Amino acid sequence: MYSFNRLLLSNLAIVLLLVFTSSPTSAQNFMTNPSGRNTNSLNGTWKVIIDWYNRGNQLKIYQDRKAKKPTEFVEYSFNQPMQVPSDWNSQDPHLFMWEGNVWYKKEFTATRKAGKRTFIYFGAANYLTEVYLNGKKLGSHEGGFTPFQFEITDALQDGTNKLIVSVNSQRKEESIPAMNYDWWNYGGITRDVSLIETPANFIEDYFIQLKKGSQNEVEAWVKVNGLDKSKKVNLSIPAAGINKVLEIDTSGYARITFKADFKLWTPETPKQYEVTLSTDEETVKESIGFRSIEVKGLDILLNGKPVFLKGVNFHEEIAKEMRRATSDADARLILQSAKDLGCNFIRTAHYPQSENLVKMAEEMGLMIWEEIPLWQGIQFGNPIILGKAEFMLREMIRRDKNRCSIIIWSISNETTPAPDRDRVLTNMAATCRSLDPTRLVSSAFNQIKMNGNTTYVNDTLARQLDVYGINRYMGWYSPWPDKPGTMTFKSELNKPMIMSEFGGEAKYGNHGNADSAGLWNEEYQEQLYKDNIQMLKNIPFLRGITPWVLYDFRSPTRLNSENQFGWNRKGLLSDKGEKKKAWYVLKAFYESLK
Ligand code: GCB
Repeated sequence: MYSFNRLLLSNLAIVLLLVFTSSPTSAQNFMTNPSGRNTNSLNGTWKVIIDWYNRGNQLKIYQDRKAKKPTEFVEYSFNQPMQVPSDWNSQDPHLFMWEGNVWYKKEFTATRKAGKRTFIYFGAANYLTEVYLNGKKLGSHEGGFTPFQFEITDALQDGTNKLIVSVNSQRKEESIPAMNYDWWNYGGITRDVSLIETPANFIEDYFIQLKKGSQNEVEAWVKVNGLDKSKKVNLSIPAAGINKVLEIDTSGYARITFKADFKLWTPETPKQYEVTLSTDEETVKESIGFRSIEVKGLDILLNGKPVFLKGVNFHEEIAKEMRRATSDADARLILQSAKDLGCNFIRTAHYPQSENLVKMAEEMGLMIWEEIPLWQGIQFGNPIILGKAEFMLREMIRRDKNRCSIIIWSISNETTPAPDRDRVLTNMAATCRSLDPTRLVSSAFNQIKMNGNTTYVNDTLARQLDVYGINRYMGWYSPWPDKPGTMTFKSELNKPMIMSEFGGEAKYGNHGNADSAGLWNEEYQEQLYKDNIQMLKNIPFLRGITPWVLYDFRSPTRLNSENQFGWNRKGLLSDKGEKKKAWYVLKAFYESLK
């Protein structure tokens, strides 16, 4: 009996493992380039119910029942207005610190059209989302920073439709990111929501970039969703004289390789071409740039020439209003600050930021390191983690693979070397390359050995990467063992390194000594930048830097009531955008590299 039970239990464990290690989401593959489609925005004022004690499912809020007679009571109703896209924390003072469940409702009218399909597309909602249309569940999605969609062709009604969405922002041990992270956990439907209408057979996805290592050969594929495989796809790039007809195979894919004489994309001249894909049923257009990116020895080559990445990190936040950045104007504000600093590169820390921001960065001539929110404290030993992490990686790549500005996919930030970690991240690096062989794969490490003045860079995982990042807070978390100019870096990796984070905190307007007695003041931060730049200049394999961080940002983990009070003050700009002294030090350094 005992062993039978044990057998049953272990079988049950395997079944559960399989259930949970399979896709962590029921959303369907989302289509590429939603804004190039026939869309109807559902942005604007929605109504919400704050589900303080998580009773929504039990109450069946998704049914949005109305009392039919005065004696019948219904214990919920949608009343409170809430803007979409936005976080809820900044919209209601009661929700400032709220991590939990909120139910959203939006009504819209529709007319079903023969031969057309309709999808509902969410740019992102943080963190766990369940979607219901007219009382029926469409599915769910896990992850706060990537898109998801559901086909609603059959669920759509003529006339009024009722969309109900529950979003849960509670942090969990087995989530990505996990329990403890250094940024504000903005909850809600934080990016655009739209209805997208397509023909029965539609261009779902495509990848149009230069082949790895080539500066004139495009290797492209197009995926058509639908049953009619007799369709042909036209691919044209008029400004490059390209006009091709692609045959679709039985799995819906069409592939082509062709040569073209492109003016290549660079940060100085961020040239893009209008690419048109069409079938006899639809046309999808997108501006796409072409460039090559490779690593050769210790160098990063952009279009065959060595490049130094003059970068900066930032969160997707409008600090002065303590809210998620959501609009194009928000993206422009942040990106323009990076340009003003003299950057040619950004690290969109620590998660995929909005698709609009990424597109705008490409137009503005900024190369990008984009990463998934796999940030410290991840349960690598937990079998569900690899599935979730790979899912997020797939979604990030699926969304942004046609952005030539993205030169680096990063699979993690600050992980502790251990067999489980190495197994998970090695698998992820392989997945990353199989999804997109054209870009560089990276990761940022902080577990670094130092012996006196010498720093040894040797994280085992770095061998699996094309380029690696080091987060090193000299003069802040790590005291200088000696004068900055005496520091040396050694590595047997023979790969380019990026100093993916360094910095220190200063409250704008705090002045004092540059020595440690004056910690938290602008002069200390200014000196820290000078010292770090002196150290960086001596690292023979350094090929880029992204200091931490562009703007001061909100973080509940920052508890120093005098200087932080819920803010991480490592910004080169204050929350209001005022330039701290260190800003000028970095700007001068970037100018000197021209
Ligand atoms: C780090 C993290 C970043 C933090 C930063 C800090 O190493 O990658 O997310 O915000 O340090 O300020 O401590």
